[in-house]
Amino acid sequence: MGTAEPHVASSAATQLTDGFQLVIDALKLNGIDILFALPGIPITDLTRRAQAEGLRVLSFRHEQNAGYAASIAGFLTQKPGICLTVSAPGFLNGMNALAHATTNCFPMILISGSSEREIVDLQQGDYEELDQLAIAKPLAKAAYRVLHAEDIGIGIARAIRAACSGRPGGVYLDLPAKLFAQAIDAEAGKRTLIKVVDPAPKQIPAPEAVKRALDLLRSAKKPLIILGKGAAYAQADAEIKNLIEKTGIPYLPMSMAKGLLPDTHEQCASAARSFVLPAADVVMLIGARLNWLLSHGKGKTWGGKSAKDWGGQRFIQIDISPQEADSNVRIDAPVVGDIGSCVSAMLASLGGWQKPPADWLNAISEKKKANVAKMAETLAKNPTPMNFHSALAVVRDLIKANPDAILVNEGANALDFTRSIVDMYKPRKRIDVGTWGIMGVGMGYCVAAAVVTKQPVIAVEGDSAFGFSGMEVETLCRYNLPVCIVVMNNNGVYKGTDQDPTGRDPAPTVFVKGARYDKIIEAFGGVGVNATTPAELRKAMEEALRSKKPTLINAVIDETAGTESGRITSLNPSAAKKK
Ligand code: ADP
Ligand code: TZD
Ligand code: MG
Repeated sequence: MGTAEPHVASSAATQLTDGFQLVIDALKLNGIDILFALPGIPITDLTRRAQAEGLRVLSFRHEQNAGYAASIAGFLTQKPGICLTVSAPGFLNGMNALAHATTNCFPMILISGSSEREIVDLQQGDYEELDQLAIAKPLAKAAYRVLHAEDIGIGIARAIRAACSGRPGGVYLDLPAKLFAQAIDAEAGKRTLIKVVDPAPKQIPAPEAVKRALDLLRSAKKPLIILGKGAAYAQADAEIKNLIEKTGIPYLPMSMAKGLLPDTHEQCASAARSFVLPAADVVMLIGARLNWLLSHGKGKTWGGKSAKDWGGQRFIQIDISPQEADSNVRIDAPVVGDIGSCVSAMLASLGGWQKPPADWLNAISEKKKANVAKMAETLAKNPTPMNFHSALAVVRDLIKANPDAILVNEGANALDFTRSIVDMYKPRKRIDVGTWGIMGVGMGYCVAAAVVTKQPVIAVEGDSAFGFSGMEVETLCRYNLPVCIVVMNNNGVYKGTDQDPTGRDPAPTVFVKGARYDKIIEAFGGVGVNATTPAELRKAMEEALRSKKPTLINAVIDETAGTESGRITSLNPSAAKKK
């Protein structure tokens, strides 16, 4: 227990432990070895003592970034990412990430210190007083408070189980300041700790559900599989590849499922997305929800005549949540279970499988060829100033040459162009804005990805997107992480060309023209490079990957090159009206 006194089995010399120690012991017992934290009352000593006990304590400049780091560590490892904050304001800064984890189905635990219960409940104005548990509840998958040191083991066990089991999510754990100092007998304390057995139990699908799904899939003339980030999270990579290759069915990866099979796989239909969605007759979703990112499974994207019209597809949905089916359109064959078990069960029952009809596969392959040729032409251009395409052609080559690198991506145009241009080759290598299309995940994701995967990280960031977490470049430099940030600098949100019609101020979407983001990282000893051509960008990225030094490249992009809202212009009421 880290105290100098050896344990003596006499009542006079009972060895004590305290709340701080029990939290650390409970986390360690459950294999948690990293805390994403920002210290202060009442958790400063928790961070110090955790570090002294061998946990990695990564200290951030803002809790939101620590929280995003924890959330993506959860996605990448299937272990809950732990974010540790102080009370009220620190807690609230972490809430955005907690809600993000719940929304994206990532296992994460936000642990916040809190003020004295009696004072909070009587609203007597304690230091950083806030009823944190009540605020966290609607945004978390589960939320718990521990009042007694003897209950710390249970509190942490429940938080881990809630975060990881079933559909993963964000869990809040409220630890009042007084708890940390509570002293109890060390031996008794040890007996209260729980090593969680099987935190994410397999969920085996019902055989009749598997049969129903396979019967429907077999009847299809134009089948399509959609892989979502749930499929990437599940780490059933070999089974998924097997199912896709044995059935011969074309597939579309959602953004964070890119690379689950290489994007260059002949069955990958990404380059023919707008052709396959309306044309498919049976669609099997694996760990993907029919939310806005898939136009809710209906409307013109799916061949419907109007926005709410059904396109005629029949759906199979593999998902761990029994409530997901029928959320947007009818699901003819729901398969409820974990993806590894479901896909294995399907593989076991495939029998002699007939590949999909050749006319369907040929039609897709022709669309792909035409679109890839068109894109190659655009990518080959070398305009001055550089545009998104010419810059991303460089990123595309570098990811191809370094397929183990993690690609972090946020922005609007900087996001949409990267997703469509940069191929991924391995599972869980692309991490981005996720279900909410949120800005601000960038630097937190970079820290977590570098630390938990020990691979180099390349971040493609819109200049606006970067600003949300930019101060964490100090964190990257402090821990000397192999992260290369490319800021796609087009002088603003979407474009740098807007004007204030009254002539008084800069337009709301426009930033300082010609800003030098590369200078920011130099303040902390990192490498800053200003790149105005693809050749300069390539040289700087290659050098960053070689040296493994934290690097920020200011990629100067034509300020007229972007479009309003990137690819989701249709969701923007003003842009939709203009059309
Ligand atoms: P995308 O944004 O890539 O389309 P979503 O986040 O919408 O993906 O969907 C992920 C889905 O995966 C969620 O419905 C979630 O319940 C499901 N899921 C997550 N992990 C597993 C798992 N291990 N087994 C089965 N389904 C899972
Ligand atoms: N705030 C948060 C937290 N998330 C958001 N998605 C937004 C605001 C709105 N928003 C977008 O949806 S994209 C974007 C904002 C502010 C920035 C786009 O500018 P960028 O990218 O410089 O990052 P491009 O390449 O200029 O389009
Ligand atoms: Mg921009």
